Amino acid sequence: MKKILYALVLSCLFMVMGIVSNGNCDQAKAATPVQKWGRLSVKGSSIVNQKGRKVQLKGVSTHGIAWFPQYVNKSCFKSFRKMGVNTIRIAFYSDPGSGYSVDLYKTIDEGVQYATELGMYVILDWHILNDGNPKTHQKQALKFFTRFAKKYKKQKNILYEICNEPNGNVTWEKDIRPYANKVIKRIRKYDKKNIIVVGTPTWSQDVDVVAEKPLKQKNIAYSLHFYAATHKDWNRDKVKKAFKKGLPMLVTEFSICDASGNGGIDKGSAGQWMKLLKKYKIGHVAWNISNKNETSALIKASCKKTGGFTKGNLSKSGRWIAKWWKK
Ligand code: IDC
Repeated sequence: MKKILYALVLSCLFMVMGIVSNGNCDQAKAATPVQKWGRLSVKGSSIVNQKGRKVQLKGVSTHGIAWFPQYVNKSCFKSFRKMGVNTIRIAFYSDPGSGYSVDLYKTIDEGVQYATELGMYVILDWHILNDGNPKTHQKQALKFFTRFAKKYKKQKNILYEICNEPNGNVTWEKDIRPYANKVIKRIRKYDKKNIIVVGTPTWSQDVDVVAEKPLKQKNIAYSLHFYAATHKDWNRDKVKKAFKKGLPMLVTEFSICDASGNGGIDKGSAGQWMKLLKKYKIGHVAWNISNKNETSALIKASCKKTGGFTKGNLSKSGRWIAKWWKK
């Protein structure tokens, strides 16, 4: 009898302990970025959460996924989330010379799945670069966005970036606007709500030009790219002008070295950029998740891991930028 009573008391105790620890566990599990903010939208010159409050996205971009697909994994994304990152950008180069291949759609799907499981936002980046005019591969772009908008239209965590960096003999009126109108129309056929980010002239620097005559559609933001050692006051002035005109901007790519993605770090200019972005609550996404021997690579060249990163695994630029993920 005594034994039975003893067993009963013990099992009750375990039950209570189980409930308590489960409860604690749920409490300890912090909400993910997407649980906190929900679907994003554009309101005036800002990106806002589902409650209409201004938010600042903080992200990291993959390198071209044709070259560094190994970093598209959950452990990699999770380790950046731990450091304060809420957004992953998946860079898909649109030019055959830079690894364009529809076979990589699978890698994109995997990336979206990992980011989604982790409650992170994900930017699908149609990465035009050597193909400076977005019209060059417009047909392929339409196919790309048809596929992904159809597939992800119900998800809250998707952003579409329709042309990374228009450059060369390309203008807003003649090239980018007509391209954007076509691609936006196509995406909106399926996905009515998620934000679409449009590239701006001269490698996504001329936000002031776009601010004079932005697009008419809703939920559109514009790309602003900078490499702090190259793009300085003259470029920040463009941003100030555009902001005053009410242009919603998102830094879908930046680094603190020069525009080659390499060279020295300019902490002075970088600090000015980050302060400006914080003041305006403009989100930023750092280039690039790789251990390539170039300054903009966020992982140290000597680090051979592809996930589970800690601050110690970050390169010099990675460590400098990581401070801003917590601010
Ligand atoms: C660079 C990569 C580099 C790669 C090169 C080739 O850092 O390793 O060899 O592309 O395409 C951009 C582009 C981005 C560039 C980056 C640095 O969007 O693709 O990546 N950059 O040059 N715009 C300004 C700088």
